Amino acid sequence: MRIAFITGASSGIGRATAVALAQAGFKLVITGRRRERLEELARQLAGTPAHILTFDVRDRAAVDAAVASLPEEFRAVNVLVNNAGNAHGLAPIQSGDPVDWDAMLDSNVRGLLNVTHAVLPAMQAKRNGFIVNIGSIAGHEAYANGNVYCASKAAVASLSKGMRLDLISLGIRVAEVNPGAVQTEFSEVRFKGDTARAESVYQGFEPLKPEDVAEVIQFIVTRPPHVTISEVTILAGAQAAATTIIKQP
Ligand code: NDP
Ligand code: 8X3
Repeated sequence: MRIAFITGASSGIGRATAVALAQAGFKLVITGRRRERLEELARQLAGTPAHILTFDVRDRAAVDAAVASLPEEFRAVNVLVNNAGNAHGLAPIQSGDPVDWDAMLDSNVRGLLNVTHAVLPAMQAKRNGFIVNIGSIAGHEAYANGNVYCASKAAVASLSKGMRLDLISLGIRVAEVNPGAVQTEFSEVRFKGDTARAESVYQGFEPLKPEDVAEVIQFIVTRPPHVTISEVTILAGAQAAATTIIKQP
């Protein structure tokens, strides 16, 4: 069985991706900080071999130790889905909180690099690997008050291109998947637990479901070796750009 290593599998897009890749016949390494969520997911995936790792992607030593602890049967990772990340706050740059900026850059950019660095040796040994980086429409267009979050996802876009160039000689393909508005815990985290404000983001239109994105990721990583899907943007049907969403009252 091929092995998929998914960061941020405790919620949203990462969780749905774990389910979709289990359905596609992968063994899974499911990771996040909330162990109980991952244990619940592993129970739901009964029949699919799944190994849980808990770490904060921002902590390089913890990432390295977790990957080094993988049992032999989960080591030879074929597919890495760099999904863990979030927005923290939505404020003009002149009143933004540097603590939020650090959280976004550390998880969305440095975290992605930490995990890639730890997992790549096993993928190199195997060849024919696939890395899927979860970017965002926000990485391709800045929107008001999105400043640092948008910049963190622009970094993911640039890194995905660079990784694709560097890793092709090792037989590793790289895809960047850029969702638009997906209803997950994303806005709850962005608005620091303000559930009403988070829910208002998705009112008046039908947002994407995590499963819509997971289905695309499943398609990408099951293409034969002569096919690389390099970049995909997935918007909600009522969405034309990051903040251009036609809402019904
Ligand atoms: P969720 O908040 O539902 O899920 C985020 C996941 O990332 C959780 O499993 C969380 O796990 C994990 N995570 C966050 N920070 C860390 C960290 N420091 N260390 C380890 N794990 C972490 O949001 P989404 O599913 O929406 O987000 C997934 C990705 O999709 C993110 O990169 C996000 O930027 C991107 N995205 C989301 C969009 C949306 O509209 N929802 C649109 C475009 C892109 P835990 O808390 O257990 O650690
Ligand atoms: C999440 C989508 O447009 O809210 O990346 O930034 S957006």
